[in-house]
Amino acid sequence: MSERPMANRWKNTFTRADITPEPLWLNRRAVLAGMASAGALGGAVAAQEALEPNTWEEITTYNNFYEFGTGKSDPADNSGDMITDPWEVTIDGMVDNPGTFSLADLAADMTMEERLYRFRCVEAWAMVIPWNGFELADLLNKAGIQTGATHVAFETAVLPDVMEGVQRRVIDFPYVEGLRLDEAMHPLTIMATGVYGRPMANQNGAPIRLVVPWKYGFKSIKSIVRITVTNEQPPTTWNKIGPREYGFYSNVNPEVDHPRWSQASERLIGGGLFSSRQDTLMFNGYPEVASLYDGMDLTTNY
Ligand SMILES: Nc1nc2c(c(=O)[nH]1)N[C@H]1C(S)=C(S)[C@@H](COP(=O)(O)O)O[C@H]1N2
Ligand SMILES: [Mo]
Repeated sequence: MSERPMANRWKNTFTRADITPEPLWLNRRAVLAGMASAGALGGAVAAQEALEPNTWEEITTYNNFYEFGTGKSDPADNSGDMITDPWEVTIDGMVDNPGTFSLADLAADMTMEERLYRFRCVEAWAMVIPWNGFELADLLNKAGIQTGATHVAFETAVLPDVMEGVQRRVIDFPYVEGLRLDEAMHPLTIMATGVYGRPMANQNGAPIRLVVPWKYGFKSIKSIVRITVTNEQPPTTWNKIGPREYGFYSNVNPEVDHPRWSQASERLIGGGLFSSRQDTLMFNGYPEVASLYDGMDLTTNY
């Protein structure tokens, strides 16, 4: 059974060193469903297999990437000219080993995994995406986090020649995001470089983007060129645009509505004729992160 992935219940994902093309995903799902009903791996597999991944087509044609325009099809239509290889990432701030590194060198040192994650946009649509990437914690540990650091800031490339949304200044660029250090170090937080075992499509944030599955999608910043370890809460793009609407934390929470719409339910992209609405889950279905927020009021810290 070399095709059998490791079931990893608490990560709400499968972890494996190699990659799985889309047809194998579908095949594996069928095999696992059979195994689960036969009790081979028990409930863990059954729980994971309840996550039906969206198709490559869905994942790469319905996007938010304002550098390439504000429409859902703009990123797929307009991002083709972005050159993502070679690519450099600067790691700076409160680290022992700052520098500007080629992504190829950085990634070669990391343990690549496949993570099947729910993905929830603040606009109340959702997908399930099989990312390939590595834990951000591994990268930060290699960089050497210095005492006193509390947060990590991220910045997207600004390439006006190929980013028409940057030319038109649809919002303020560079797009910036941030996490508290413990959020950044959580094993669910990954740097993704691929989807379905294929290199990340430009519209999904090639060649490297953040994925924080328990937070609204805008926290998962794309096409990253700088990672800064700091001792201050960094400014974040959507919080700057609408501080009452988009907080720093932006944890998925069915009980805290956006001022202009409910967050109690979400529309699952795809699914054929019946585009299904489903309940929003606290922390997007990742309760293992709850302890990060012990003692915090998640209504005011939205
Ligand atoms: N640089 C950058 N990162 C970004 C965005 C963006 O406009 N620019 N949009 C965010 C939003 S709102 C969402 S929902 C996700 C969408 O990721 P996807 O298109 O891969 O599904 O990317 C996030 N990361
Ligand atoms: Mo979003």
